[in-house]
Amino acid sequence: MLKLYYARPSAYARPVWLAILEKQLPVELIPVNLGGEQFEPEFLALNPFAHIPVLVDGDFRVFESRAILDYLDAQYPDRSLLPSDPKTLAIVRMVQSVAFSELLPSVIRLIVFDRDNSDWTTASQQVLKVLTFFESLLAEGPFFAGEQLTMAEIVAGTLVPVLPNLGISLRDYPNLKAWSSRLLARPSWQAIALTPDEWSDFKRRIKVLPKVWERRRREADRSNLQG
Ligand SMILES: N[C@@H](CCC(=O)N[C@@H](CS)C(=O)NCC(=O)O)C(=O)O
Repeated sequence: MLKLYYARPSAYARPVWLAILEKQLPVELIPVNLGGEQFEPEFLALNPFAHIPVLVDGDFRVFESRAILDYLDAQYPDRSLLPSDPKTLAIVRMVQSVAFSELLPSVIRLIVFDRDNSDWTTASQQVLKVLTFFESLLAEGPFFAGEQLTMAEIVAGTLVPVLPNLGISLRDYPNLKAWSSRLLARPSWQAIALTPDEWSDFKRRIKVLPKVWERRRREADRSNLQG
């Protein structure tokens, strides 16, 4: 059985978790407490960079969410999450990259900064730029690849639906709003939904945890140099 080392709110682990659910693969979910468990020797043996998600499939171990997603679809091709048509595949990959590289950093800033901070405003402008682009791509069908749910939904679909909770309405993006509702109605999206308590705990922890992780890494580097 697959083993997924993850944390329920993790922006990188959630797409992997969703892909496993959408593909209906049996999985053992192993929570990692990002308060420090990722620096324990047992976890560093799985991922020396101390990040979740990590997937273990028998004697094969893979980390880095994009690599895991590609492995899952290639190894378990039923209910494929990648289209075969080259142009549609390019669109899916483009949405995946825009979601991770352009949208995710701004979503984090919307959480970390208060609304009256100019960094919040800058982040919200970047988010709107991404939403405008996604809206145009959804003009042709229910999903980014037309009729097929793909990695585009798996990645963008973990971020766009949380925006209304962060003060960014989807009102002016009707295709995206309908797409988001369609995804949230699926059993897999419902299975990964955070409770209101988990969501507020996440918003609180994301403001402090990256600083703690940075400090732990600096300490580890220093002791490696000395040792
Ligand atoms: N590039 C990695 C990033 C993974 C990542 O940053 N995961 C975060 C959780 S969302 C983590 O494990 N942070 C713990 C740490 O950095 O110590 C991926 O795509 O899997």
